Amino acid sequence: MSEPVVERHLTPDDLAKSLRRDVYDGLAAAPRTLPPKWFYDERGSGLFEEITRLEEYYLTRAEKAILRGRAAEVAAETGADTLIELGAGSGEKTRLLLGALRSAGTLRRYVPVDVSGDFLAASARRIGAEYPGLSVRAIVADFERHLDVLPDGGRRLVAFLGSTVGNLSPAERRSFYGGLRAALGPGDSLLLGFDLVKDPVRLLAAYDDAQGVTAEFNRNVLRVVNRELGADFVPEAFEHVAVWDAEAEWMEMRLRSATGQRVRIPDLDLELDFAAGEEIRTEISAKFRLAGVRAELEGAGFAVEHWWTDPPGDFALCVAGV
Ligand code: AVJ
Repeated sequence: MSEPVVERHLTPDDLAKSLRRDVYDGLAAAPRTLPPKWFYDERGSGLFEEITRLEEYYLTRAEKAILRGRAAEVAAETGADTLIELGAGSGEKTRLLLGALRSAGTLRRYVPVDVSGDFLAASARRIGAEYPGLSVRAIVADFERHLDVLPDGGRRLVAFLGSTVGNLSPAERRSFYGGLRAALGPGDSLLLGFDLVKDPVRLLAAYDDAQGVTAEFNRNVLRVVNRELGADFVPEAFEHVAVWDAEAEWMEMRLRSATGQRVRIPDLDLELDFAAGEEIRTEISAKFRLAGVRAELEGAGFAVEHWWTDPPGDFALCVAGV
């Protein structure tokens, strides 16, 4: 078996710098925010895995169900020889797509893209061992900034699954779709997974589960800031809050200071005073309608060719061509 190539466009030092900037810009400002990308250290990734198995969190199960039923169609429609997975991680979904492309006889190359190099190297090695003859090129990069580094040649299928696109603001989505379109050409396609607008009661349950796993996942970002920047957040002094914004059609997660408290972040020379009840927004998770997704993709120069939902209509996958 040939060793997978790991191509780095992001060093641990780059990541440390962008964390400092994000924390400084987000917490020194009003209203306070932290971007969701910092949830996912080892503990946070483990908590997210746990979330995906919760009864209330239907997203992952729904997306897998669609993929199980439709991966062969995705393979036939796209004729892809290269699978590029943005934010690679979900072993089972990757295998469904690789399996379908291999059965279709077109599969040659797998390109997982993620900010975490260690994680990527390990999963690239596993996939390489399972698919003899598959060329695996792992790319350590931030898909919001480095879309120009995607390898070219062949028919490429870019998979962006899990409704991760929901973490982007509308402006960030526009720039992401535009950047991706610019990186792709004729014969290439995008496979996008997105969560659909539904009864807010179900959304609130999905983002505020009975066991409190999502609450721990949310507070974990404070542990990351403590560890990486020497801060003294007391995670238990912040309450997990999930809110449905009916106008923007997105879920928000927030951390609400239970009392008045001062937090020090020595590495940023910051002292923050939180009033009782003051909140930090830690995530938006947009919920979509097909018409909106179609309009945004078309605005960027993509054409939606197919889309599917799970039987209850909770989640959708679409294939868009350029
Ligand atoms: C991985 C970004 C799709 O927004 O549903 C899970 C993260 N946040 N529970 C989502 C998450 C709260 C998840 N994404």
